[in-house]
Amino acid sequence: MSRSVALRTAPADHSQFAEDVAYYLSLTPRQLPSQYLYDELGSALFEAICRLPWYRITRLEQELLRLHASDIFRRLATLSTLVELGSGNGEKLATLMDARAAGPMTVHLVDISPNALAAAIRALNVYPDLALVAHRATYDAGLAEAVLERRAGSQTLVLFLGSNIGNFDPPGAGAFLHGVRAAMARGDSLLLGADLVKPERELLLAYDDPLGVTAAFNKNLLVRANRELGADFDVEGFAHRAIWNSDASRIEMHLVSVRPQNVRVPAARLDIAFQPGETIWTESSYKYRPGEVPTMLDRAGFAVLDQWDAAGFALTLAGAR
Ligand code: AVI
Repeated sequence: MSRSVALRTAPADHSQFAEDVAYYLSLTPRQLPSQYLYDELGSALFEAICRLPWYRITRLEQELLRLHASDIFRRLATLSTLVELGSGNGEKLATLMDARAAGPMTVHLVDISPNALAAAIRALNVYPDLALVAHRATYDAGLAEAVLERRAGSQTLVLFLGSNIGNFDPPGAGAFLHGVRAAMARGDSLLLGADLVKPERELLLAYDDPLGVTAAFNKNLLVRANRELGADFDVEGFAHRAIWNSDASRIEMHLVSVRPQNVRVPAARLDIAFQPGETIWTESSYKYRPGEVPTMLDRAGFAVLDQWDAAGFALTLAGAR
């Protein structure tokens, strides 16, 4: 089945990447923002990660969505608009849609990856009563565009799933949730998926899998910098490392220089001498205790309506106060 889908798209911005690389690679410890993991290859590698037996976030969340989708729709009887921030391939939305009574609904898909948006549109095209709007945009820009199109009296559900919240540090997560709340109207709701603290061995296997897919996902950041910024990273000169930082309650991904080496990044005007063992910190994935999620939501102006958790993952439905 094919139909028209409204597409709102922002142009790719290499100069922002160059600016961020110049800033973050000069920090101590050196860093690269995790948002740049998701170019075309990075998004495909992330999809592969979601299918690994050791990375259970996606499957646990799908199961919770399948089990509780009808409870969610029962609570939101006048729902007319859905906005998914970071929609990925649309699988999660499709699981929700399967439990919905038929009727017109507008679905806004927000993702930075054009391939992810295309996959989500394919997954949702089978529901003829949905009006699809795809926003190739960051979370905040996409949400701002989506709410501009809301009709008076309509009720909106914002989805922020997959534990994407865990990729913000705690102040960043708080600021992000405040921003989401500010864009919503009273009576709108948020469905938040968050990964929970679990045994260290399990967490490390999820972020340093025996097939090396997560290592490839991490190292692809260097491949991207070489392609887009003219950098000369020797990809084999860096090793993937995942660490559980229990004090901060987060998994950290790093790229560790395996030898002394110099790297030039012309577009960012950088010439870096790496010592052996020196790392580039590329991602944090915060893990929560179940009670921390309602506290975080409450501070951002939401009232928790329900929470479901299973085997180390929590899905929380909250209303805008
Ligand atoms: C997208 N995000 C929630 C994933 C996570 O678990 O932090 C990204 C990821 N990084 C390594 N594996 C998966």
